[in-house]
Amino acid sequence: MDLVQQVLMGNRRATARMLSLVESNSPQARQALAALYPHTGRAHIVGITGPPGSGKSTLAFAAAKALRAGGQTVGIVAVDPSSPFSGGALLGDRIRMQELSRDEGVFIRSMASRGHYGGLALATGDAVKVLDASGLQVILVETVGAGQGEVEIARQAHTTIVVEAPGLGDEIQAIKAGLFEIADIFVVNKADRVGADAAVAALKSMLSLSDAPTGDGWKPPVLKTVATREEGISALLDAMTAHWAYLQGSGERQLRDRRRGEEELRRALGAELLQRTLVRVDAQLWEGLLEEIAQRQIDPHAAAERLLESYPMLER
Ligand SMILES: Nc1nc2c(ncn2[C@@H]2O[C@H](COP(=O)(O)OP(=O)(O)OP(=O)(O)O)[C@@H](O)[C@H]2O)c(=O)[nH]1
Ligand SMILES: [Mg+2]
Repeated sequence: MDLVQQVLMGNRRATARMLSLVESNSPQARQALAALYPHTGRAHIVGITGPPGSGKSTLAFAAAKALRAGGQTVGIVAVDPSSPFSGGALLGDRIRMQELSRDEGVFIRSMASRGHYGGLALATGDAVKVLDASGLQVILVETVGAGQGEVEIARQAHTTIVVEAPGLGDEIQAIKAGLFEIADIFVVNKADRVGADAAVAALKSMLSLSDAPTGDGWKPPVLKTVATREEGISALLDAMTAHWAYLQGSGERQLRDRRRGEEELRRALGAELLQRTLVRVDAQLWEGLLEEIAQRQIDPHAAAERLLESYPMLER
């Protein structure tokens, strides 16, 4: 049985190998992704984003555990080198992670945040497709809600959870980072800390000031959790389920799938064009342009146009 078939059967070892293959972006990887793609589109993709240290990983653990208790299979993709799924995990988180990763119904994958062909969002999207095709029902994607890249990833999700913690003035950060617009559910985590109710009130008043961010009838709830004590998790799961049902019932799901498809096509196109240009460009022409840019004789946009004029129709 080939690797694609094994992944479609939900074989964990094959899924891990497929994820590594897909990250290589080799021609075999492309073929495998093409074969898996018709089997995607079933999983509920949930983005968990928010400032560093707000408790995203701990919340993802607790949510995954509760989803498992409800009989669902879960994939977790963590996009951040400092995540507990990779490098700087605290002992508590590492123990929770090991407990989860022993569970046959949970698949965990951490991704470096740098060095991906076509950028982080494209690589994360491909990893999610593999987990989706392997039959996992809910896929949690954790990103630090700091940069545009991370917001792009959160936009790929069906449901985006924006996590905040009291006392860090996250509300303003969230707005600045564009998280406010993409949030389907707000979570004030670390509700055992002082200031949680104030953070909830601040978010609610901002929501009431703004027209519903999604403008489509779904009003993002503002929930309180204590992820380390797994408190407030069942309300979070209820909100995730309600939003998923809302997306199906309102037709919003099709719109979002289409929007995601377009964004992925644009990213894949950009990456492919860049790749084809770079393998064809004459090294001397390239170096010459870099020099002119450094000497402020040409700006990068004009340089790009001149490059493309030198290679009409970048056919294979
Ligand atoms: N008091 C309290 N601490 C919490 C809670 N949730 C998480 N923490 C702690 O906060 C710290 C950061 O938690 P993480 O889950 O790693 O936060 P994160 O948002 O994933 O962090 P990055 O991935 O580095 O951005 C850890 O020490 C957790 O144990 C909570 O509800 N209350
Ligand atoms: Mg984390």
